[in-house]
Amino acid sequence: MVQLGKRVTLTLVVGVFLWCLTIQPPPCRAATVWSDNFNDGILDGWTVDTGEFSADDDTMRGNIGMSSRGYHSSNVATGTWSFDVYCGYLGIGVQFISVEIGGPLIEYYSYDITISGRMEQIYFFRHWNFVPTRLGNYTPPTILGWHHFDITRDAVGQFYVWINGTLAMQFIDTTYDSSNYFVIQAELDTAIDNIVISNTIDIPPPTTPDGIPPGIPLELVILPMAVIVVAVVLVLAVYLHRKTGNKH
Ligand SMILES: [Ca+2]
Ligand SMILES: [Ca+2]
Repeated sequence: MVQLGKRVTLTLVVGVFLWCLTIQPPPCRAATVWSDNFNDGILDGWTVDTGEFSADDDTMRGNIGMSSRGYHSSNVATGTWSFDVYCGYLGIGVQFISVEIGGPLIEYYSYDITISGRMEQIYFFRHWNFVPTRLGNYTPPTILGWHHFDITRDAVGQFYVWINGTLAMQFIDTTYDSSNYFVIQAELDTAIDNIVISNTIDIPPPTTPDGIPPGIPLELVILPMAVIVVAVVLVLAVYLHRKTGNKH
């Protein structure tokens, strides 16, 4: 009985340990792939194919009265994208995952954050061959001015978008699993700054009140618990059976 008890206890401990491993991935360190704060006043690393940008004020700013497009090579499709955006009346689009660049000022194959003072909204679009699909939107208390964005996306396509520290959007999309460019489409009086892009999830996903991160399948929680309960009941049953047996 003692041997059996030890064996069952060991099995339970190993089982619970493995279960914890499956639901709690080890914390990831920030692994920055590229970043730009424009504090050198030069747009090195950027290609501008339409309009004009300036970095004179240590941001990347659309500085003429027309639409401008600039892009930077970026191969991150899962990880963390952080940046500050200055939104004027007409707005700015940030295609932070872009597989292919189409003609000037056309959103092609990309995930895109568009923020517009005129629309008073922040939109998350998936563009597919000129067709935009809105995956999320958010109305901030104030639209004009600077906003801080943190976007995470994991290997199963789960997006979380924090805007000024508030979780503003969350959804899963798996259309694109690779990226080639980070693209800015800016109107007059818009800017971007403090871009930091890493290939790790640097912001923990939100948790529900009972501490279980959303997105974990229920069976991952319920099944192991059921196994543990059944095992404990079995151990008790064997123990009680032996105890009762010994009395006869
Ligand atoms: Ca620079
Ligand atoms: Ca700056």
